[in-house]
Amino acid sequence: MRIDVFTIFPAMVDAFAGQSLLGRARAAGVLDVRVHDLRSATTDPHRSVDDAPFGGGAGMVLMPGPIFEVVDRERPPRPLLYLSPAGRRLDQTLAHELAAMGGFSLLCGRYEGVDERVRRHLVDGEVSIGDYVLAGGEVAAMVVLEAVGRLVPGVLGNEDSVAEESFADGLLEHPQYTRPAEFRGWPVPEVLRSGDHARIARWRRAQALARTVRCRPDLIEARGGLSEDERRLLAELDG
Ligand code: JF5
Repeated sequence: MRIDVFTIFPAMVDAFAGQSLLGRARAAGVLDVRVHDLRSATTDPHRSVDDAPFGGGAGMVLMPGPIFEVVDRERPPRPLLYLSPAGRRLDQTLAHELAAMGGFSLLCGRYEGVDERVRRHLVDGEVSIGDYVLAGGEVAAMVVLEAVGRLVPGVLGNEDSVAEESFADGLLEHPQYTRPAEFRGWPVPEVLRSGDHARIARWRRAQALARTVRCRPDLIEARGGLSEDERRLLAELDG
């Protein structure tokens, strides 16, 4: 899978993509992340990418020229997605949709954003990582890279963990424990050491449900409430 990123801070994104899970996937040839410097298509001595807004006001706007030039030159995979609070909110469904594509590209804005002609005539869509304002799209692009990258087959090296994870069925994760079996007087739940895999699976499901009901009732609502089986499972926990 190929993901191209356009930014005025290529070193930031490139360093991130070279570390940890993404770095290993990249080295293994599973993920082809290409980072492009928006300044690479500038021609003036100052390598300018921004200018003052027509109509006045604070801040600077990324000029269309350098962005169109570098995108035309690199012919990146489409869709080309602009990171902005106006975009479709990133969630696990969108992450899966993007992971199922052969590739896509990300455009990072800075300052007051990009010239509107970039949005209207160059990008294919917009993605938001949440309702807050960042100083630039780079951190948002890194969030997309990580959320999507880990779903690409061969990246995690453990395909079970993607299939197993709670968000796959709209629930939060069940609690996890590792050694020691008792830490500062706090024991690991007995069921997890029982070796009874059916009982462990039921306990985990019940814990995930209870945690989601308590912390994220909106997620329960979104999956259409609790089934009769799920109500019974939760009742067992209380009893
Ligand atoms: C950006 C101009 C874009 O702030 C964001 C953002 C918030 N949620 N998702 C993305 O993007 C960065 C900064 C300045 C345009």
